[in-house]
This record gives sequence, structure tokens and C-alpha cells, in this order.
Amino acid sequence: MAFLPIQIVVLMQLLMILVASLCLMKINGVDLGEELTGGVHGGGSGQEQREFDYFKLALQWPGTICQGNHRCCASNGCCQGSNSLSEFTIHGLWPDYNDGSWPACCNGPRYDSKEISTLTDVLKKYWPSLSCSKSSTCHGGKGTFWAHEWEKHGTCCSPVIRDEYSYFLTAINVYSKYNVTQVLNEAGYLPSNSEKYPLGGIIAAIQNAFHATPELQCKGGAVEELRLCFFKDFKPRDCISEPHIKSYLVASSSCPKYVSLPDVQASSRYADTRVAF
Ligand code: U2P
Repeated sequence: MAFLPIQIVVLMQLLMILVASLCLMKINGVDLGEELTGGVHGGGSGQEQREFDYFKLALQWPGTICQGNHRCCASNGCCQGSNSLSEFTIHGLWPDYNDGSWPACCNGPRYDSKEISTLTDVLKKYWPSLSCSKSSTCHGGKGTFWAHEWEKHGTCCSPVIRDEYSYFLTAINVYSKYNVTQVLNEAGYLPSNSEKYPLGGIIAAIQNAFHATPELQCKGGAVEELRLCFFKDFKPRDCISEPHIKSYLVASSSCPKYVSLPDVQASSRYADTRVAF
């Protein structure tokens, strides 16, 4: 094999370094862009974020979610017996931007269960995980549902909420003050496996009670999530801010005109399982 002159070898090495750096810049550019704009699917970990515009309290309807979660384990709230499957439970308190995107995984301490030890009982009841799967954390690992919500959303609530304990306590307080299950029950929208309710009626009941329009998400014609929105001082506001998507039918596009609120009982094979976190 013929030897290449030293200049050509050096030139080729320089070329390879140049190509490698260009590739790295491209990869980092994409990640950085998403982190800074607070991409719809979340940013990376530990980046400074532009301050959010408003809060969204996301509530889940266990009757719908538990229909798809038949595996039982200690962390699955669907298995905890008869109570709370017919009440909305908390999914998360999310800081959002008015343009429909949101910050995620901001600078802040990692989840520490000790910080919220005094809230554990109340969180188990009103903020249960409804599956056996572990959730992703912002640092490439897996953790509890609570760890996921604090690290992904709680760390981005600054400067309104600055620590883990306040994040969970605030969410519980807002959830208790704006009792969606009670409002719907009083309007005649009760858990049922046979009834279908008008989506417009459910939205109107919330509007009448809280003077703000919620966002709904459905799965197979059943309500899966109902989200309430708040200004930074926790006064209710509409979840829809863009004038062209003002219609609730667009905002709740995964829901048909008539929806159900399934009444799923924890089956007897679940009944003896106690929820432990
Ligand atoms: O809707 C799918 C998932 O996107 C995240 N989400 C959605 C709307 C919003 O305003 N903010 C937001 O973060 C949620 O992600 P999770 O917290 O479950 O990881 C939502 O489930």
C-alpha cells in the first residue's frame, strides 16, 4: 500500500473533525431550540425557561383510564377498592404558554419524597397514579407519577411556586376549591355506564360554576381528562386563548357531541390490593 503524503493525511483529519462538529451543532441546535421555546412535547432538562403565562389543572376521570389498565400492582390507584373511581383525580398542575406550548423540565431540585411526606395520605387519595408503569423523569430515569409531574411541570412554575412542597400543596388546594366532580354531579352528570351526556352541557355546567371555559379530552367517547385554567393568582380563566380556537368544540375536539362518564368499580381481584407509594 502506497503511503499518503503527511499533508494529505492532516487535511483528511481536519475534514473529518469539521464534518463531526457540523453534525454535533445540528443535533444540539434542535435540542436547544426545543428547550428554549418550551416545545409542545417538552424541553430538555435543566434549561432556563421563559416565564409561563397561566396554570392548567389537569384532572383525570379514573372510570375511563382504569378501563384500559387491567394489570394490578401496589402503585395502581385503579386497584384501591370502591372509593375515588367516580371522582376526578389530579393529573398535574401545569404551567402553560398562551400560544399552546409549555415549558418542561426546568431548573430545579430533583423530586424528593421526603419533601412531601406530610402530604402523602392526601395525595394518595386525590392524586393517585392510575397505572403500574413507572414515569419518565427529566434526568433520563424512571420514577413515580409524582416525581414525573414535579420535575416536568413543577420546576417550571417559578416564580409563582418555587418548591416541591408548595407545588403539591397548591395543586391540592386548587383542586379542593374548584370541585369539578361536585359541580357535574349537581348538574345531573353522574357516573354511569349507560348514560351519554351532551358535551355542551358539561362545559356549560363548569362555565356557570367557575366563570371560565375548561378543556376536555375524550377516549372512545368517554371523558378522559377535564382541565381547568387559572391566571397566576389562581383566578379562573378560559383554557382557550387564541381567538380562532374560541369554540369549545375545537378545543375539545377529541370528544363527540355526547360523552360518557364511565362508572368503573375496582374489580374484586383488585379489592385486596392496597395502594403503596
Ligand atoms: O396531552 C398529552 C400530554 O402532554 C402534556 N401536556 C399537555 C397539555 C398541556 O397544556 N401541558 C402539558 O404538559 C401532558 O404531559 P404529562 O404531564 O402527562 O407528561 C399530557 O399528558
